[in-house]
Order: sequence, then structure tokens, then C-alpha cells
Amino acid sequence: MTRASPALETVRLETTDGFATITLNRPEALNAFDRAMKTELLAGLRAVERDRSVRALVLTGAGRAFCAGQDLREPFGGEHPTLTDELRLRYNPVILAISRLSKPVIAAVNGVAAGAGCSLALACDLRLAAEDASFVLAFGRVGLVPDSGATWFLPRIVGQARAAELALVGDPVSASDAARIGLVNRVVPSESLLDEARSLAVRLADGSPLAMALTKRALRYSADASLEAALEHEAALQGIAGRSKDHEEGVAAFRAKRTARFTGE
Ligand code: LHQ
Repeated sequence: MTRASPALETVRLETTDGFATITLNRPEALNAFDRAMKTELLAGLRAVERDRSVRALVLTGAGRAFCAGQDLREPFGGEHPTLTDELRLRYNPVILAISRLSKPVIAAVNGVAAGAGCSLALACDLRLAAEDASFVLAFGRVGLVPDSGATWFLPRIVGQARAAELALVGDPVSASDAARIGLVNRVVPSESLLDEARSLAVRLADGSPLAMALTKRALRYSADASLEAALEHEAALQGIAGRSKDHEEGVAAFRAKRTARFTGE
């Protein structure tokens, strides 16, 4: 059964088969971020974190774009927030909520991902791109610096040299080039993007929720850690995983040659 969350307008949140889909829903503005959409996206992410029946998340855009970044029609300065305030209050919490979400997040990039929309895709754990998707670090074109985590994620995903090229030159990257440089995990035909994302989400949702959460934590920790610290952190997390019912179930299923049924305990 599919459950939809009616309280949200600028994003859609649906839950089915153990995973949730959040769809950015301002197609007339290529899903550009206005204040309402940032607030509602954060609310949606928090709802996904709370819902124990949800074990993975797909993030996508309505219409022909994934997300065109900041809504450039929205005013800044004067009585309105500064860009610094906007980042601290609205964008950064969204990026942290995705990165800290205890469930894997798949960006199903259905079209252009520009500016903060590109940052949003970068913050996700996995990226599937439609053939006609593209990625634009559009910040420089409007006299801004990459934000919403782009300077942190990009070099870690594609390396310093490519990150510098994407951020400084700012040319659009096609889906096939994005796959070639490791910016996306896979390119799929546009008409099957959501089916592919959903079947990946179902596979992730069938895994151990505890192992998924701890794996995300370990990968995130290792990005800032020495090898020594990462080894110690892995050992500590493995202690937690090793005491879980999911580990017991995984081993029992292996021995019985059957599929494991994980509960997250
Ligand atoms: C838009 C937008 C948009 C509003 C298309 N806003 N309407 C910034 C400030 C504050 C705090 C924190 O961080 C940031 C970070 C950022 O995100 S800076 C980067 C902001 N984004 C951009 O600079 C991208 C601007 N958009 C574009 O370059 C193009 O629209 C792209 C390449 C995304 C798509 O091009 P096309 O496929 O040719 O579509 P289009 O340009 O014709 O746009 C279609 C409609 O969407 C159009 O509206 P209209 O009423 O004329 O049909 C655009 O005005 C609207 N739209 N992006 N960001």
C-alpha cells in the first residue's frame, strides 16, 4: 500500500514497500528551492527518519528537472535573510539531515541538477541519473561560491582536480560524463529511472537497517579520519553490529541457505 503525506505542498512524500520517495514539487520553477521547499524537505527528511517502516529513501524531482538550486526570484538582504543566514538556517540542516539519515538515500536525478540542487544530489549516498540528466555547478555564473556541501562532497566523490574543474569552469556535465568521472553511480534510460531507483531502494530496504545505519556512519567518519582512527571506529561499530539480532539472523539464514529477514534489532 502507498501512503502519501498530505501536509506537504512543495515536496511530495510517499511510502511504499519499505521505502519512501520524496519528490521536489515546484516543476514550474524547475524545482528551485524557495524557503517553503527547504522547510518542507527538512520536515520530510525528519518524517522519514522517525518512520521505522521506512528503510531507504529515493529523492527525485517532479517534471523535467531534478532541482535548479536557489530560487533566484526570492529576495535576499535588507529585511530578508542574508545568504549566510539562509545557508545556516535552511540549506545546511537539509544537507546534514541527508548525510546523518540512518537510512540510505538514492538521488534519482531526472534532469538538470544546478547550484544547490547539484549539492543536494552530492549529499545523497547513491546517485542514479537519467540519460538526459545534467549537473551544473552554476554558482560562479551568478557570482557565488559552491555551497550546501558542494566543496566538501565534490572532491571526495570525484577528486580534487575534477572538483576544481567543475567548480571553477562550471560547464554542465552530461549524465554519461558524470558516470565516467564517478559523479553518478549509474545512468539509466529516462523512462526507467524511477523503476530502477525503486528496485534499488527495495534491495536496500531488504538489508539490515542497523548495518545500513552503521555503514553510513563509518563511511562518513572515515572521510575526516586517519587510518588508525577509522580502524578503531570500525571495530567499535562492529561490536554493536555483532551483538544484533540482524547479525544472528544473517548467519542463520546463510547456514540454512535461505533469505535473511532483518528487523533492525
Ligand atoms: C528558475 C530557476 C531558479 C527561479 C530555472 N530560480 N526560477 C544561492 C543563494 C542563496 C543561498 C544559498 O545558495 C545559493 C546557491 C545556488 O543554488 S546558486 C545557483 C542558483 N541556480 C542557478 O543559477 C541556475 C539557474 N537556472 C539555469 O541556469 C537554467 O534554468 C537551467 C540550466 C537550470 C535550466 O535551463 P533550461 O532548461 O533552459 O530552462 P529555463 O532556463 O528556460 O528555465 C525554465 C523556467 O524555470 C524559467 O521560468 P519561466 O517562467 O521563464 O518559464 C526559469 O526562470 C525557471 N528557473 N532556474 N534557480
